Order: sequence, then C-alpha cells, then structure tokens
Amino acid sequence: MAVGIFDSGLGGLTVLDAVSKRLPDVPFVYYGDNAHAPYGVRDADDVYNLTTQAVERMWAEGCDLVILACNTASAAALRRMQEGWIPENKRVLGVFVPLIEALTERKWGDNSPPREVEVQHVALFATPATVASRAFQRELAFRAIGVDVEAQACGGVVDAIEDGDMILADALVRSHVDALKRKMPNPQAAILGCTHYPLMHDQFQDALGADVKVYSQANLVAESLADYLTRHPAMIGSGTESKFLTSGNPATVSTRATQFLRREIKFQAA
Ligand code: DGN
Repeated sequence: MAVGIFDSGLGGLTVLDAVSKRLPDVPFVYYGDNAHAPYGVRDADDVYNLTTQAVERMWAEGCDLVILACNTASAAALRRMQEGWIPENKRVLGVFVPLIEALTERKWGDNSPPREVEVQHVALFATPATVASRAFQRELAFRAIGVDVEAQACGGVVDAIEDGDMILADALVRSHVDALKRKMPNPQAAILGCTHYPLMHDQFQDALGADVKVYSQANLVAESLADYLTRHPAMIGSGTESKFLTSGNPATVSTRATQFLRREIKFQAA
C-alpha cells in the first residue's frame, strides 16, 4: 500500500518531486497515463472516463489515497467522482483546493461560509480544458466572495515543455501573459493551474512583474498532503519504495521523465 499520485503524463512529476521531498519516508505509486496524454484538449466526459480508469488501476496497486496531480483531471472529473463513485474506504484528492486555501488564507477543511479576502484580481493560467471547466472559479466561490478571476487558456505551453523547447515555451508564456493583461491589466495574484507551469515559474513572474504574487501548486499540495497524513496516518501505507507506472511505452517515458525531472526515473508498464 502507498499513496498514489496520478497525472495524464509527465507533469505530475513536479508534484511527486515536491511531496517526496516533504515526506521522504512515504512510499508513492506514480501513474502517468502517457498513452492518452495530453488531457488538456479532451472533452470533460473523456477526461472523466480516463481518470476513473486510472484511479481504479491505482486502487489495484493498494493506493487507498490517490492525489489527482493533474489540474485537467481535477477540474473535469473530481467533483463528479466524489458524488458517489468513490467507496467509503478510499480517498481521491485534487490539486485546486490546497491552492485556493493558500490564496484565501484558509486552513485545510475550513468549511465556514465564503468571506472577503485580500486579493481581488486573480489571473488563472491553465490548459484549455481546465479553463473551460470553470472548476477553479467554482471551488473559489465556496470559500471567497468578491474575487474577480480572469482565466487564460495557455495553448501550446505543455507541448513545448514536453518537447524540451524552452525557447518556444518562454515565448508562449509571454504572449499568454500579454493576452491576460489585455483583459486584466493589474492582477494582484496569478495561479499557475497546470502541472507543467512550475517549470516556467520565473518566466511567468518576469512577464507579470515583481508585484504579482505567483502561486505554484507543487509545494502547496505537498504541505496539504503532509497535514492530511498527520490526521489520517493509516493512509500512508506500508510499502518501502516508490514505483512509477505508465500506460505508455516504459522505455520512452523513462527517458523523457529523466530529462523532465533531471534525475533518473524508471517507469514500468501499468
Ligand atoms: N497535467 C495537465 C494539467 O495539469 O492540466 C497538463 C498536461 C495535459 O494533459 N495537458
């Protein structure tokens, strides 16, 4: 048994990296659905079906707790899964709530009514599917009032990063930030709502300007998971080593993952 980390492909490795640093003694099973990536351009039903299949695969590995590290899956599938699909003894958590709790300065599980918060103008950068879902705005509305969110679908950035073309990724980030600023000239905070964007954190910060607070997910998810496991220690599991599974070709995915994370990662067939 171990904690499961799911992503459509490689991007969730940014989350895996942060949680492994924060929780070095916890074994993880990472599952990348590389055969069906990217999810960011798929419709909501498709993302839901792929995500539920992947979560069932992780349950078969003994992962009673699964983190959907993928924003697109969290946005398009998580609420629907939580409405009766998940059995009593399992948990599936997403990546939006830790981010929104940080933005709204709430503690984990604070279910008090929505209230006014300090930030009023928030820029959201995410994949087209995440932006179309409006899941971020919906989750935010449960916790805060009076926040104006302007979303920018950042087409092309995930592919450029996965192709290792950082010059193109940089140019795309700058053009998406320019497009956002035409709609919202003075955001106070920016949310990087995609697993890949922490790798472009400095470029987003540079294009947005130093006075915009940029929220990146990986570390916030790691803190939130550490807090959750303190309260639910049985979910930690008893395995010893982390394991990496992929629905794609293990050799190809291992090579790309090693480049992506700049440390050796060896995937097995799921
Ligand atoms: N993992 C996806 C996300 O966080 O939205 C990005 C990759 C993709 O499937 N487009």
